[in-house]
Amino acid sequence: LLEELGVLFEGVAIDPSKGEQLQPEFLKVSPNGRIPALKDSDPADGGEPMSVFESGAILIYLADKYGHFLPRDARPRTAVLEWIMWQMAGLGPTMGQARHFRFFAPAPHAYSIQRFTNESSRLFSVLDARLRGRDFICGEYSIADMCCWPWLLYSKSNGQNLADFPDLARWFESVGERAAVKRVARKWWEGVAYETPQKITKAQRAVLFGRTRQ
Ligand SMILES: N[C@@H](CCC(=O)N[C@@H](CS)C(=O)NCC(=O)O)C(=O)O
Repeated sequence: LLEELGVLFEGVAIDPSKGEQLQPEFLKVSPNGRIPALKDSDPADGGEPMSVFESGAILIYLADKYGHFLPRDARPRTAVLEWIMWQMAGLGPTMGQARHFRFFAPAPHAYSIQRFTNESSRLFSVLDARLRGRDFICGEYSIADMCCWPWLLYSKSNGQNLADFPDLARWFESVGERAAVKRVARKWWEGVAYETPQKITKAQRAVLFGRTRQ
């Protein structure tokens, strides 16, 4: 979104496998200990710097601040918010779990892989149907497209064949051609193994998946 807006920003790399998301300084910004998080040193009200966590909240905050990619009128705005919530509660967590059980489970567990793969495929078909006859999820290109698109990078390794979802595939290709999307992909994601993640060490496993209430 920041690339699309052409806003000057500083990206701070946080390596979750080293536990950098658990540093007290970061937890002040993102109390859930997860990325992404935003610190705005120039909020619209002219007040103190403000921080935002949760990617959906960050997108809504910035789209409202700069007046792009999220309509103000109730009907089109609600449509965008519906698909943002759909991603945050459905597509993102489901694909995350599918990936977890497929690549990071200490012992293979067929039912978990099947459950999250099937549910991911169902969600793909929902978005595919939504995109039939549409260029974007909600009329104009919006933050709904922005938050759903990156998950499609994982489709192949997560067991989905984009050829089974023709309208989703068309949309994925065309959004991927946007200059800002290409710039971001080059800047941040090049070299990331979308297909099969690297094996993690015992220490990384403990940081990423071993945390409990204690
Ligand atoms: N609902 C959150 C999910 C954030 C999330 O799970 N982030 C992952 C990386 S993509 C993370 O920080 N993982 C580190 C960890 O689990 O410790 C959002 O959309 O911002």
